[in-house]
Amino acid sequence: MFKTKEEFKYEFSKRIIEAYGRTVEESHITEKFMVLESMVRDYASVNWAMTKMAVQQKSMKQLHYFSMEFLIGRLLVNNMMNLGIYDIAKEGLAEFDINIHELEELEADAGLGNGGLGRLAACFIDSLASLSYPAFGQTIRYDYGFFKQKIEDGYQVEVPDQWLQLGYKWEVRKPKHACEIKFWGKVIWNDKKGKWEHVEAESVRAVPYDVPVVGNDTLITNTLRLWKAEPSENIPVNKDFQQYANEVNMICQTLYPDDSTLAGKILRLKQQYFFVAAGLNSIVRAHLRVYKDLSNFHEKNVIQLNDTHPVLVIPELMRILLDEYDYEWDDAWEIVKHSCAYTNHTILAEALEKWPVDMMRDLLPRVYQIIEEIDRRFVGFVKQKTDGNEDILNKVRIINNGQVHMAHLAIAGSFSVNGVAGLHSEILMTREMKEFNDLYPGKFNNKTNGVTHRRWLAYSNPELTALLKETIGDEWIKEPDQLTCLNKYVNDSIVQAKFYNVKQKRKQVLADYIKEHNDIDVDVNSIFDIQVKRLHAYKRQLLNVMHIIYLYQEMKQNPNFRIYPRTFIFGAKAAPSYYFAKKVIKLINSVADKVNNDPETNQFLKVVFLENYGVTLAEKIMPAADVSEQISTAGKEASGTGNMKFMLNGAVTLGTLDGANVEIAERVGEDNVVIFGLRDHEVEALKASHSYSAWNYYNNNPKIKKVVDSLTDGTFHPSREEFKIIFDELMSKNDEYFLLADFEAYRQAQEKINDLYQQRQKWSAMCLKNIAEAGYFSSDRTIEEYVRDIWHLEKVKH
Ligand code: 26V
Repeated sequence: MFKTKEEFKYEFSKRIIEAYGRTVEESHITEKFMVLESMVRDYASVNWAMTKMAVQQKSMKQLHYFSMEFLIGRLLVNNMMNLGIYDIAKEGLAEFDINIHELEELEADAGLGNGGLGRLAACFIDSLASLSYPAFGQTIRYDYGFFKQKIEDGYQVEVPDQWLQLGYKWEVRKPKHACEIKFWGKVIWNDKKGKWEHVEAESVRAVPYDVPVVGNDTLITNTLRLWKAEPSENIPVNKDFQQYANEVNMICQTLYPDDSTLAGKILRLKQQYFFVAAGLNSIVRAHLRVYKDLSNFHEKNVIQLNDTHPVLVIPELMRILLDEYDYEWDDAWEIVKHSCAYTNHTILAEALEKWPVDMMRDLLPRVYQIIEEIDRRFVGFVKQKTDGNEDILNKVRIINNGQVHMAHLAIAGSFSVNGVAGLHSEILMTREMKEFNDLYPGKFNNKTNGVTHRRWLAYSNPELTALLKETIGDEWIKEPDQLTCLNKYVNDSIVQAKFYNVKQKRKQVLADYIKEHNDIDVDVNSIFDIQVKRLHAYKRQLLNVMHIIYLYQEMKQNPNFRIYPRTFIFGAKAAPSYYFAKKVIKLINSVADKVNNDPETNQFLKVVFLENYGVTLAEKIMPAADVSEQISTAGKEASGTGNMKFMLNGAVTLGTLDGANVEIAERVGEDNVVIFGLRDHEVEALKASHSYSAWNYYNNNPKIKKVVDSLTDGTFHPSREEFKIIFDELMSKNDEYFLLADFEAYRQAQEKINDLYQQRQKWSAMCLKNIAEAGYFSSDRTIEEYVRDIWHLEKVKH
């Protein structure tokens, strides 16, 4: 493998000739890109093979992270940086007159996820490899990733994301590890064998595609396994092949883009079982290549269930143990219970998965039968623990009212259940899952989320990285806690000034992007106030817009009211069927049109909606933010991880005490964040007392009234109907997420930002303090906690 620029150049030109029969100069830019990508993959392959051998030879315990989503983003820069070959490649390419950044831009953004949950999985596998822990990711190889968002006339339009178009050089197809997955059919008792058999099933072939997960400055390379469904050779006899092939292709066609409704239910359940069964099959086979049986399965494997989507692991592993390896129920259950751990990512009732019994029984007859037995035994356990308390039983049953409650199954079949931030875990234990916590003391725990500081700071913000290196050295790249060394420089006016310059540079990069994509001129001396995340009512992008409308109205009405120039930037995808969320996008764009084109105010106020927010765009956005908007209704956002990415890049959080904002505020101290609004217990009390009235706020606060009225009086759209649904959410449906209750506090918090930003030194000190304390929010810390409390892994040493 190349070690020098010269060796790189030799290898690069040789490969171009071999692959395309041309010289470097003659080759097309996509050919250069693909050759570079395959060179990096092959470079990683040496470590990849060694890692597999080392893990096997030393009989090490492995983690299997099962997740329906991995929001990977691009890998080229990340992998080259982690391998320490970025500079060699960059300089080598430059000598061929190739700008490496142009090649970087050709890589598709692997968007195999919806949002926070999927990106967390991607950060976790990065940290696992970088910390040298043996780990596998298991997921689905979707033909189309999360949809691409276009904005047309202010409306969101969804376009398929054809991420595999250029070919995906990182993956390696592994047909030798393929297996068969069974759906439909029925279960019969085979008296001769003395066991249940699944007959007349429809088989689907599952083929894995492995992607190397390259760690930073380590010899460890882990594997992300993507499963693809293909027609089986055992085609059902009396089924039309065309129809069968279509059904098979559907399984991995699209990522479920909708986290607001459960449409396409059967397909979704099929997807879940498909990758769970395939993943488990490969783990079991790998285990049996080393050990004589499965009795030590849980000592050598730990399976983390990323939300309830992969929870069928529990009954499927039971099925394998019972039906294929003849274990007794109790022994099998012990193995399963000690292998599985479950992470909860939301308490929103609508998001807790339930499957109709009939559907599950038809699609997965044997698995359903096992779930019934798990439920039967669980009911016995609960009755005995609670002296037959029917209320408690009703709340915790796995099968209830014709539905299978996946979170309940997950808790019953796991040895650990965790939430993703302190407040969230607390709410799970004391409120949402209290009965379970009483039944299983010690099973619940908290693991506050984190993000990889390599991608989200070291690689995406080279200017800030350079400043940090010259100020505190580079130890923080390996040990993110070392960022606290920056505490010494928080009040150093030279470092403050340098930081300010870095921020201005990064704001310019984003400003250029905005000019190119939105044709809006934004002033880099204005405050860049950014809210980027999925669009959901509870995240309250609408509160942000309402405040913008208020500022605009106030400036129009009162020539003495002027704010420090502010650029409000949004990025958000709405689920395709989420009507309200799509209207909020339209509203943001309509407000933007109005205020950006008003010469009376537009030197003070600009609004920008960035199309197609995703991992790659986030890498441009985070470094450029002054203010990080984290304004969900308290109690609703499990953690948030965007808040951590902003913090790492020295933005000040403007937020409610929700999710991980609570811990951010604790760490930086109240002077270095701007916190506002109702607390979780206040929201709960308001709900419980049924005393909240949106109309009271509307009638008693003229500012609120004026903003709300503007939604339907033609100010932002000629049709008064356009935003009627937003008006109705607030007024007719009594403002479920308490926007009006928090409006005044938010307005004041924004005023505080307005004042603080103008005190340049003080503001820079706040930003530096945020960076200094951000090491805690590295996913390296999170992973170490999972390892210590749940996974109990050893590091791989070569
Ligand atoms: C699903 C639904 C469905 C019904 C409507 C509301 C709603 C809201 C959210 C979801 C997504 C649930 C899973 C998820 O992505 N949770 C996110 O996980 C992140 C990583 O732990 C965490 O930072 C976010 O706070 C959490 O929303």
